[in-house]
Amino acid sequence: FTLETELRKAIELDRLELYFQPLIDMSNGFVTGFEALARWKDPDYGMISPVEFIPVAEECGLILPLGRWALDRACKVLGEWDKKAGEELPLKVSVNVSAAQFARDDIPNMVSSILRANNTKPQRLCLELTESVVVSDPARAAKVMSALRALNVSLAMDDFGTGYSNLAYLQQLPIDILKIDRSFVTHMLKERDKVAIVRAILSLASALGMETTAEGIETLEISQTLAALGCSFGQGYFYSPPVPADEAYEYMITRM
Ligand code: G
Ligand code: G
Ligand code: NA
Ligand code: MN
Repeated sequence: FTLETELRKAIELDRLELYFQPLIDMSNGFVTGFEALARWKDPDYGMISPVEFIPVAEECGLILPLGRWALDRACKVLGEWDKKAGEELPLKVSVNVSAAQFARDDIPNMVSSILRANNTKPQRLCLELTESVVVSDPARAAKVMSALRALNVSLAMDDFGTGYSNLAYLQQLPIDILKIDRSFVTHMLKERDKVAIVRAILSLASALGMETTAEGIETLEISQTLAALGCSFGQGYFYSPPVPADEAYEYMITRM
């Protein structure tokens, strides 16, 4: 048994599942979208966490088919939800893009062909990138991000504050949303330093004309504090954990 062999099989046999975690508009409490998160339920080994299999997928190249699958599946689910609702829902789906995917020069083509194949409007897709894609080659990152942005998809910087963002570059990058890493959010009311960091990120985003998503909101108090501080969107167990597409649909229709 190697994780690589089993993961290859799981992708080929379509055994991965995409879960969805709601993104909440902090100004009114409504659902504005979902982050799509891969899940692997192996018939023999049970639930395997993406924390384990995403790094393996990145090392052995499987992240490319996995990433394509996630994007395609996310678009298909959006289409299924629209059909169920009988209208085009005002929702965005956010899909994680790993550094290895971003390193491919054909990423804008890949994204646009999946959107076209699913008849998905690019305005309904957000791509979540990590700071590492900027650090390794900032000039290339700026070019690729502009090419993606030109498709009319939006871009979010994931786990913001944990990498080594070059602030001088940040203002030149076509980023729509900073996602404040949950390590600053979850316990922010117990630690002054964390509130200070969250405030600093909110004010940086505002100065750069970017929106913000706070990850890892687990309590009402924190959701209220972040709303009062002007954070645009919220995500976390307080609202909902990542859930299968059907559950996500049920959650959403009562909250928009
Ligand atoms: O869902 P969970 O919090 O367990 O996810 C753990 C990690 O796996 C997160 O960092 C998340 O971004 C990553 N992850 C989950 N699904 C995907 C995916 O489809 N693509 C990539 N690149 N990362 C993912
Ligand atoms: O790295 P990324 O931000 O993409 O990872 C998202 C991860 O965070 C997912 O694995 C998801 O299950 C997890 N997550 C989502 N909401 C919460 C939360 O409120 N608290 C904690 N501890 N983890 C969360
Ligand atoms: Na993410
Ligand atoms: Mn994150």
